[in-house]
Amino acid sequence: MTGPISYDHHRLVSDVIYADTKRSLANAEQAVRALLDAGTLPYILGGDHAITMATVAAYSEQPPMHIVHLDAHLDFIDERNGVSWGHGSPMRRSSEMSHVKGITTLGPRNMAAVSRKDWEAAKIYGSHVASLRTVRIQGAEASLRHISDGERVYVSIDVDAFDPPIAPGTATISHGGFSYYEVKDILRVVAQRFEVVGVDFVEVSPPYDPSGITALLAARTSLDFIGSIFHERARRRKA
Ligand SMILES: [Mn+2]
Repeated sequence: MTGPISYDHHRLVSDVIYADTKRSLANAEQAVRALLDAGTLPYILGGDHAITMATVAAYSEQPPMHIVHLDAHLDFIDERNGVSWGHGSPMRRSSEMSHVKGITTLGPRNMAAVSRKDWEAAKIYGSHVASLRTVRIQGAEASLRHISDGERVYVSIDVDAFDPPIAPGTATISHGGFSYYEVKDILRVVAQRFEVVGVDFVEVSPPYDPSGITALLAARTSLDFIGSIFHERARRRKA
């Protein structure tokens, strides 16, 4: 195990082990390693955002990559109550991995939820952070201009990046989020310009949303994105 989570286990299991977060994360890491060994494009449906520190760790034997992270929050918490593997920490843990070249977080807002310490740590690390307002003003293209064409990119999408009226089924609501088309445009630019090497879509919690529109949005966005990724791959092969 090369990621931040180590746990002794002797068999390949990809299940979530109820009440054992560390073993669940170790299993997720192992499952993604198996997907990478098989030459597939891992598209991971969460789960809370803690899973990202495990799925990103699974790329440690691969060439370096960037992370493009869509979220209402920075997710750069070092530890809370002694827990360093919670769903507020995936980008902090990822920033500590040598195969992660950089992190771009798009969509944070209502920054009262972010402690100064975490904000400063993200800045010291060199995270590229564009608030929702900034992304909305400058557009998708400009928000990703700092990453070179053709770079390997892992995309982590927290459903709370979206506006709560269209994505109420999540635990950490933050008003004034992205619309469906704003995220679609960002992901289209990502697919056009970069080599997408993995994706996770996390924090969808159906019990909070009896209408089911949150899960439907996640499914729609994922199908659009997968379509864009493979469309662009085919276009590049022909070029
Ligand atoms: Mn998150």
